[in-house]
Amino acid sequence: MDVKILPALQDNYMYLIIDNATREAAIVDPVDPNSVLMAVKEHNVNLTSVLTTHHHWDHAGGNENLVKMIPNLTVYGGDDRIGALTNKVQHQSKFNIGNLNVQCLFTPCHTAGHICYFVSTPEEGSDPAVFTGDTLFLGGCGRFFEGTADQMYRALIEILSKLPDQTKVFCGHEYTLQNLKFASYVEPENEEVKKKIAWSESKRGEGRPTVPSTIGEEKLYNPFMRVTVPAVMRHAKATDAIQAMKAIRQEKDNFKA
Ligand code: GBP
Ligand code: ZN
Repeated sequence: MDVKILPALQDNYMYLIIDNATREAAIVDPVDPNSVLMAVKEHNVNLTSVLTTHHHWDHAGGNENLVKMIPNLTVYGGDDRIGALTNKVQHQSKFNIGNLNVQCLFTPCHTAGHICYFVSTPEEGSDPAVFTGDTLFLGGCGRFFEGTADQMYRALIEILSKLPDQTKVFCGHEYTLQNLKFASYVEPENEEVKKKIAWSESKRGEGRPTVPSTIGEEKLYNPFMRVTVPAVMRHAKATDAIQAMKAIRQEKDNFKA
């Protein structure tokens, strides 16, 4: 499997997922269809599907135009508000991109119909990947527009944290540095946060994306993946992890990076 990172708009990412064995490909959140078409030509792939993480226009807003430009696309998503939707999916829905296996993870909270897509190869050869939209960011998580702390706890701790540690994380926006500044406010002593800030500053300095990270890495520095850790609970003045999730999200909503 190959994943091509396609920057779009101000700080969004689209992802072209390629099955090397069959040259079949899928695109995640194609908000900029022209740039998708260029990448499809450049990499000489057969684009067959659209994976939509959620209905917000900066993710789903290109679907209608893309299906006009490329006929017969299958458009996956978990929300009826998604344009050009052909296949509505739910938790544990499965499908293929060529020989690649895709498993849908229902993670409502940022929006009520948010889906993350876990993609793995049939052989144990290459590491799996998860496309997390606006649920999990590098070093942070999405705002709770249509959900609760309880739901984000379920998404981050009970679902995404349980994927293999080597799973690559491809998220919907380049927010890493802002997120890590908040992380270092929550856990000033966490060396992993400091290391990832230095690394991210050098990447951004070269004009490069900070994606992907891995699930294993996120558990070391992302405060929203660490709501069960004593240092984060103490900062939040919480007695349980869901309270901590609620408290640090409220704090992040008002945090000036
Ligand atoms: C930043 O630049 O770091 N704090 C952001 C500001 C996702 S985009 C922008 C922001 O709030 N972004 C959203 C978010 O969840 N950020 C995580 C955070 O701040 O910690 N969006 O474009 C957003 O989802 C949107 C589109 C929202 C349509 C509502 C509708 Br309706
Ligand atoms: Zn969003």
